[in-house]
Amino acid sequence: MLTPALPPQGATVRARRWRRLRRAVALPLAALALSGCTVPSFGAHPGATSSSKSVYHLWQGFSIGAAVIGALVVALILYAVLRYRRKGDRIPAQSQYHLPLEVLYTVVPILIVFGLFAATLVVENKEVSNPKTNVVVDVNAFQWGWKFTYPGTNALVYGQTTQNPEMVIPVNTNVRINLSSSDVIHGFYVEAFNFSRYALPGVLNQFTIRAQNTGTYFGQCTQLCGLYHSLMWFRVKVVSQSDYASWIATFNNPTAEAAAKAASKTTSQQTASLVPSKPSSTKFGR
Ligand SMILES: [Cu+2]
Repeated sequence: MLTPALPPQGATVRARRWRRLRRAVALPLAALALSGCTVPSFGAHPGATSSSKSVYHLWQGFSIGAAVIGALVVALILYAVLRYRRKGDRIPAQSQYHLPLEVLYTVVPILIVFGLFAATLVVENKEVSNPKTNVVVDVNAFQWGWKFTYPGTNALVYGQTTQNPEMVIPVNTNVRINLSSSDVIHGFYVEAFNFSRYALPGVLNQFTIRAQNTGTYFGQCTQLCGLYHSLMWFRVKVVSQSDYASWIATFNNPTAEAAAKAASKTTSQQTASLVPSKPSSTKFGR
């Protein structure tokens, strides 16, 4: 009688090990891919202002540090699990009260925490510093829109929900923002600036931004503030310094101002027809 040929035992063991190894590698890779982990940004925006670039680098440093320490911990756990898995009643060598080792694993984390704290402090100080500047924008949030006024000029932009008002600022210039709210708490957030601040009724929040490239950046309210919170959008348009000066000048020229208003109204009507905007009885201003 013929019996089916069996593969040599060594080959079966090797195939099983190989399968296990593939699974062990594939699982963490799948977890990384499925969680949408992006490298090297780790999900953050590279930043369009000087301080947002620092925030981005800080975030990268934290993420890389966490990944290295996470990998070390996982490797040590796996090593202990595999190397000392039960074989009979053998107990691995016990090494508690190893003073140099205990000092090492106490001192090293403390140094790491100090390092992270110092790096955060440097970046945060940069973020909250308010260097002198003569470009100032008063940003006022209301249910559900934004008003941008430029003290000392006639420039004024406002819009609600999908009207998507646009704050125009010059490139490579410190721009002081005076942020306030007319009614409830709102959040001023621009993804490309890695920056968010509350707009609080009765409180003036001040900060300075310095955009490094021209372009238009999307912003939105980040604090649930009522019915059309989700539509409380705005844009930040960064233009050259000469374009900024001529944009400001259009508000001193009544004809140009009227033309600009008419143009923006047409756009507003087009977009506003898609999504409801608040009735026109809204009171603007503080
Ligand atoms: Cu809001």
